[in-house]
Amino acid sequence: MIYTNQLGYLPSSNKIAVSTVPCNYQVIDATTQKSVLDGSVGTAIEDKSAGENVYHIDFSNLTTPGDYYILAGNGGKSHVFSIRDDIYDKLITDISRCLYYQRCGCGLDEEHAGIYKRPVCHTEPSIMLSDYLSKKADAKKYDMTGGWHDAGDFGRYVSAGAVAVAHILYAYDLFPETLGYGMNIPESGNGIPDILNECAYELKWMLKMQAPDGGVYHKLTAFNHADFIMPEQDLDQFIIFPVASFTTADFVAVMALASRIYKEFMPEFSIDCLNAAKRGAEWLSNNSYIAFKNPDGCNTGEYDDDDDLDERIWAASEMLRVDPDNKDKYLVTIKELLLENISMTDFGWTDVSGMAALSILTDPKHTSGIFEANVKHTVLLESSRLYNELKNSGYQLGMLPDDFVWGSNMVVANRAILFALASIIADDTVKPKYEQAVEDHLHYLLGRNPLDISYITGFGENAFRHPHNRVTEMDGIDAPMPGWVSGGPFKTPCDPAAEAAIPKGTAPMKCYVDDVGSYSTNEITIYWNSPVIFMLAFIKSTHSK
Ligand code: G3I
Ligand code: 9MR
Ligand code: ZN
Repeated sequence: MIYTNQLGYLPSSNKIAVSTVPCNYQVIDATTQKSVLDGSVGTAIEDKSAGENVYHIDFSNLTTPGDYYILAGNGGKSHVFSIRDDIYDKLITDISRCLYYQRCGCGLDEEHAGIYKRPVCHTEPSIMLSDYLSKKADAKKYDMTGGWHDAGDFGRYVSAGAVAVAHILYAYDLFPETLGYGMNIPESGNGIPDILNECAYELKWMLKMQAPDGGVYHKLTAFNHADFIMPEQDLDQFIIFPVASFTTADFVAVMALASRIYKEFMPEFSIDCLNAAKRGAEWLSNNSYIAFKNPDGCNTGEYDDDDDLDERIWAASEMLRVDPDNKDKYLVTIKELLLENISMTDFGWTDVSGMAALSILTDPKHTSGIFEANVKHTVLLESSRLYNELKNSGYQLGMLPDDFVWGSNMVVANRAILFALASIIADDTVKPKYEQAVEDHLHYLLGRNPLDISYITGFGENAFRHPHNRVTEMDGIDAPMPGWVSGGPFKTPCDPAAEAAIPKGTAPMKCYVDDVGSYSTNEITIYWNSPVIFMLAFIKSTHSK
């Protein structure tokens, strides 16, 4: 078998395909059927996560735009892929548009959603968990409409939303020139980049999730996941779950970030975000760790967290940049938290401390002063450790077998964000290798993997087709909308569909099934799409230099 990025490569990119057997190969022009390059594979490389040896085919010298496939001496063939300058343009637009398709509390009209149009959903008011549990007859009702459905379910979770929006706003902060594409959404043409319009839809809902005392409610879901129905058919009571400290810190961080990104485009909204962030920051100063656990019998997403230290350092790092009056307070928080056991290198909902590092290390004003060097050291050390893993791996990922958790494709994308950050802060001599590492992670997601699958719907000849997603399953349309990123392989899958399909002892990178029932390997979420937007923005910006 020969695996490539099934979508394709930029002309100036390095191009490496992976073969499972040693062989000679030819790169064939798919239009003329003529060989344009030939050679033989390199030496065997073990891949621990895939549990196999593989061989690299390096065809980087091929830079002529076109459609190609690779033919091995033993008859094996890759999928057809392209080499083109605009190869990732539709991809980033469609990945972004999937967020629009998640909008809750508004109908999706034909003009913008095309065949994926659907009526308005979840418009009824919500009630507090305590009132729900006590079955209070005249429970107070709250308008909590809006935001994006989290995933294949209809829940809306503040931490998950904060992380998704943050990936995108950081991309905008660093590479704005790459994110100006039109998304054909209702706000298109209002003078604001569409990707910011889309994120504002989620942020406006998040503002509703702040309690009067400044703390932030953890989530807004039904008590149990709905059956597989369309969102407009779901009439369950939505419930406001209690405040948690880590959720509040995520909220503070993303609102502070939003206040600076939206200043130019939506000045009043920017002030709302800043005020909400300040109220949340005040609440954080007055409250220590508050956990979140699902009440008995509730099965919607838990997003629990044993500590709130990484969230607090993210919040302090962002507040530092927008609230100069309290600068000293935030610096003390950062100083204290840097002494704790915090990674400073992860970008997912469980560990957001990499966002703090990103904020600190890309702050043009260097507001964090003496702490910058410390954070830079940590980021470069971890990047170098993971880069060594990449170099010693067949599929060229900075991943270890244990990294194949639920949503491993997010880990893949978040490692790419770390490499992107490393390339930004590293010396010129090491920049190129980290830039390359970001692309390697994209190639994996788009098909250069041992399952020969593109984990992004609609992109690549063998893209996955059966996401665990109520809308794509129930909308009566055969193919899912393009641009969804699958959760991906999970070394200990824990849903009935995956347990039935994946034999025990399967290598971590192969523990995946393209089955709508497999929520632990094949769901979609807003925060699995968002880091890929960051990756693509970064790749586009490095190639336009
Ligand atoms: O925290 C432990 C860590 O200490 C340990 O090293 C690691 C090893 O496996 O496991 C860690 O916990 C995992 C946790 O995610 C954090 O990565 C759990 O095993 C794993 O079950 C858990 O999966 C989460 C899943 O919900 C179940 O709670 C996913 O990350 C999370 O993305 C997913 O989120 C769901 C929402 O609940 C509902 N909406 C859909 C969404 C996507 O599937
Ligand atoms: O659809 C739900 C998905 O979004 C969650 O990630 C997953 C784990 O919490 O749960 C899914 O819902 C299932 C529920 O937990 C148990 N009954 C079957 C539901 C749909 O397969
Ligand atoms: Zn809805």
